Amino acid sequence: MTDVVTATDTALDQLCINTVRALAMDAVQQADSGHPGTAMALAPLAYVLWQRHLRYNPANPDWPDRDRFVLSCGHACILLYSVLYLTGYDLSLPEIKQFRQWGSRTPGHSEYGLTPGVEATTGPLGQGVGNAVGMAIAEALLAAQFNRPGSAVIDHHTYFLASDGDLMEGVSHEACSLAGHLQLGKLIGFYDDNHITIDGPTELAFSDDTARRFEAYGWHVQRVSDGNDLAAIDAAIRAAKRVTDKPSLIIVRTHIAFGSPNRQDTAKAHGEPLGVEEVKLTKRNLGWPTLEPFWVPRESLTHWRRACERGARLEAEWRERYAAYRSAHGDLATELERRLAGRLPEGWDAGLPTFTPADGAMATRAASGKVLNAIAPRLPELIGGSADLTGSTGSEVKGGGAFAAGARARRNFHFGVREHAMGAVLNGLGYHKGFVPYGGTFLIFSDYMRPPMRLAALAHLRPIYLFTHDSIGLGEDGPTHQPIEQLAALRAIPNMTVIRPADAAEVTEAWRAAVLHQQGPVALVLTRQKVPIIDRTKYAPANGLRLGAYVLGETPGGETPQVLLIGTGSEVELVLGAYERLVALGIAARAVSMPSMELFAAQPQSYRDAVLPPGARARVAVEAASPQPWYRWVGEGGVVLGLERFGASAPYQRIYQELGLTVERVVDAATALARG
Ligand SMILES: Cc1ncc(C[n+]2csc(CCOP(=O)(O)OP(=O)(O)O)c2C)c(N)n1
Repeated sequence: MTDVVTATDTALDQLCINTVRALAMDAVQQADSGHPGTAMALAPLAYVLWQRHLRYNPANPDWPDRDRFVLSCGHACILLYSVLYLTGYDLSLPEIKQFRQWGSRTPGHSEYGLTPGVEATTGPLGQGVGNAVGMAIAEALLAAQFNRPGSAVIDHHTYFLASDGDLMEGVSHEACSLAGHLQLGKLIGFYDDNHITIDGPTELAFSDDTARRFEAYGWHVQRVSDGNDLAAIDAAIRAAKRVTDKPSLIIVRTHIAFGSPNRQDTAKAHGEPLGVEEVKLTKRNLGWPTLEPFWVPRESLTHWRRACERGARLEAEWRERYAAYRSAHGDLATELERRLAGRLPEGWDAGLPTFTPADGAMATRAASGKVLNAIAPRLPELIGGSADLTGSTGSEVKGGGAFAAGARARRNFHFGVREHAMGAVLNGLGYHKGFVPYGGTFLIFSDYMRPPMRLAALAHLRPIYLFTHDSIGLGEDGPTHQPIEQLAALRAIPNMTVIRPADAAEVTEAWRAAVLHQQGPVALVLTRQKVPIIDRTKYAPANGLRLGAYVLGETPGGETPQVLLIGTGSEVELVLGAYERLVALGIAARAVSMPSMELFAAQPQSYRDAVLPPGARARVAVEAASPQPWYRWVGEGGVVLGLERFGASAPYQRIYQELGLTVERVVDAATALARG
């Protein structure tokens, strides 16, 4: 670890820094809510970074080769908003005054897609660190795929800023361990070491030696002992950039609410306004020329806004290099532009396999592996891996190689046993652009990555999750591994699409739907056990999946159904078994496959009524999971055959028997309903 030298700075520097502090105090005061102290402490760091190091163009926040900056401690977002306004992004002073108000672009925690220049949705602590690791991976992989000797068109750094809370949260431990292992040399993190959290001093709960911890992960670590020392911060960033074979952490000792006579270094500065009087005292103490709220000195704004000219120049230089690249490597450039724009290539789905009963019973996870490998050659942006369950989840692109420290242009990721980081890294790949990322684990462990999944949904990212071993059907591993409530929990996330295909043919359609789905995450929920491939000469084709639910087996004479049988995944086999028996008994049954409630709910009422006629109130739903989400579809008069207990360790056929998920029970429930 190296210590860095200190030096003095100019009055203009101080004015610019205090502008951020004043805006932070005023915006939080005006909103009467928010976090002023952290922004005040970090203003010098932000100033050095955004004035001297970060490569960005406020006029074009999407310039592909810009450096990325992630404020992992999203509660301090007034820092980011102030800097975005001051440097000249399309974010005005009136919008700063609207901090935390309805409809504003300055919400209480930074949200991707809402505020220009915000690279990630952050607030749940630790996530941003994981996102930054994902972005650094994205940069390294894209660079390896697209740069050519003398033409480094992808060549940028990823910075993150983390608080004590960020570094306490497990996800940052996982992600930083992975980043060290992968030697992500262009990842530079700052740790805001201010010794304060909400409850009080960090020593209440935190005595890690963070420097040594990161060194043990394989990071390059530096300390800046004074967060107001611009030269020291500057020198540390320079040193970090020179280290290209390790990620860097710069630990900066700061003082929360710096300059506030009564709040500095106290937990009270964390999550509430300083108070009108204290704001005045602080402004005086900082030598601020006026007490007028939201006053921005002209010299300060002018100086900050030099970022526009600098950014335009940086982007222009890059565009010049890019033009040369384009003329030398036209096809590559076209492909890079396609990837960054998120456009699918022509014919990406040409190789999608079809399956028939002649292929034999097949676990849907196995079918998924085949489909993935059929798509992969035509869809190079499809990259991913698993949390140490590559074979079990069928998540490997065969022959794609493993992304590693010395091997970047590869397609498979070994996230290690780090589901939480995997989720956050997939989001980072999504934020960066250029990829359709996917990640696999057992459905039960979706619980370990729920926070980043929720953020993917909120930020409209589009990772694909491969969740296998999706029910008691996994058998002998027993109740610790058998999901019960996970399907309901996933379906409860707004903007999450859950697809649980019934057989291999539906798996093909599920993948098609997942790749086409642009505006949110998709969870493919897959069996461990074999399931029969449905005879589509007898039953409806699997492309009904795109509508979420479809009539698989119609009533024999096409009459209005006396009873509707609805199932997903492996339980469609039970539905079809019962359907055939009921029809033989002369009961007009209809069998419906409902692989995705969300896709179905998005269809027009007319289609939904055609599949589930409002008059057909005798309905039986079957799914080996918590019944909760089904009541919407079966209504008051319906029956759900689900599970409201944990599973058991045994061969799966026995568990299905014991827990009452059998054709007989479906038939019994249906006949009881049909006979009123
Ligand atoms: C996962 C998660 N847990 C809890 C919170 C609530 N929270 C917001 S900030 C914070 C801790 C504040 O301490 P620190 O991270 O050091 O931030 P600072 O006080 O320096 O701003 C907590 C617990 C959160 N945002 N995310």
